[in-house]
Amino acid sequence: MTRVARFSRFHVLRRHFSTAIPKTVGVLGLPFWRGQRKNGTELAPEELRRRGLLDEISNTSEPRDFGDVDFDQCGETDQLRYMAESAKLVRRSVKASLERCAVLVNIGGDHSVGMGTVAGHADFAQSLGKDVAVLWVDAHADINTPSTSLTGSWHGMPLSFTLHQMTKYLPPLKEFSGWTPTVAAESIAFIGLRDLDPSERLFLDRLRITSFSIRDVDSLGMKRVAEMALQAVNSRGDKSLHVSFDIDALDPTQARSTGTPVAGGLTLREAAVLAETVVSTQTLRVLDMVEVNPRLGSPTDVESTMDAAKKVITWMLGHRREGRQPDQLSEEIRLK
Ligand SMILES: [Mn+2]
Repeated sequence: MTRVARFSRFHVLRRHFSTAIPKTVGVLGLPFWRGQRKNGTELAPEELRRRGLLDEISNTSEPRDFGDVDFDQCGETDQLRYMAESAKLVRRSVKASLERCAVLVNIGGDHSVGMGTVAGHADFAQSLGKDVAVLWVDAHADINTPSTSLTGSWHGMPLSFTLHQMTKYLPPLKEFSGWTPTVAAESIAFIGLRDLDPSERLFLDRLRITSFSIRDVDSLGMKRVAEMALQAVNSRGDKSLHVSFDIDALDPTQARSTGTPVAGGLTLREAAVLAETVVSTQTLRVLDMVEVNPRLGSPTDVESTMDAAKKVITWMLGHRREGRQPDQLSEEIRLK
């Protein structure tokens, strides 16, 4: 067999059985808004489905819709109890969903659901003897505690309930009894930060958390930032990767329909580079897409924000901007 023949056979195999493409992609809706004041984020899962999210996923993968988590079962109760109950519910739902797919996409919901999604992922990974590594892509650091938060909004606090090293800064809360943090500060990296409370900056520095602010993206470029972040949290590539993508990481010109937009954010193309770098590691197990709020902005804003969310999701699942040959060729092309 000649060299050329061997090469082309390998090439065909790669095209048909590329392992970079996840087989089954589960989609779990988290229609949740009580982590902040502007309701509307609870509408995002249905709105993204209505606008063809599953169809778009089917271009690269086999989508499986797991429906929505039913937050009504958390009852009409005070905010603290509601947050604790809903976080535990998300945690159980994500863990169970991971049994049924190769990659899980959680559609929020505000970012307070991140408490439960990362914890559920970590619980599942632990059953396989694996740790979780997290990329938190966001304009904000979301690491306030109920005592340091200036707004009292829970979407700014999920990481204080996620990181082991934050436990000592949390006030005792009986509602969260039995809740365990799940990720080491060494296993998380931020990308896109540009609006931090002083106490959040303090926690990031004290815990020596890897963080790439938008300033780092400007000076290093996204390709390098993405590689450095992945290297920092998962140097051997043996951890189960969780990407928690807050749509407000993107610039408001491309994603206006979100509750706390901050000017000067990531471009869609930078998000694509990040996604392509993640895909190249073949480690992605869970993706959160959060803070999309179809109640905010004009119809055009909603359209572009939804479109941006769908693009980030499909890029993370292996959609190639440079295109892809068809899986099957028609006779007249194949025989030429
Ligand atoms: Mn966030």
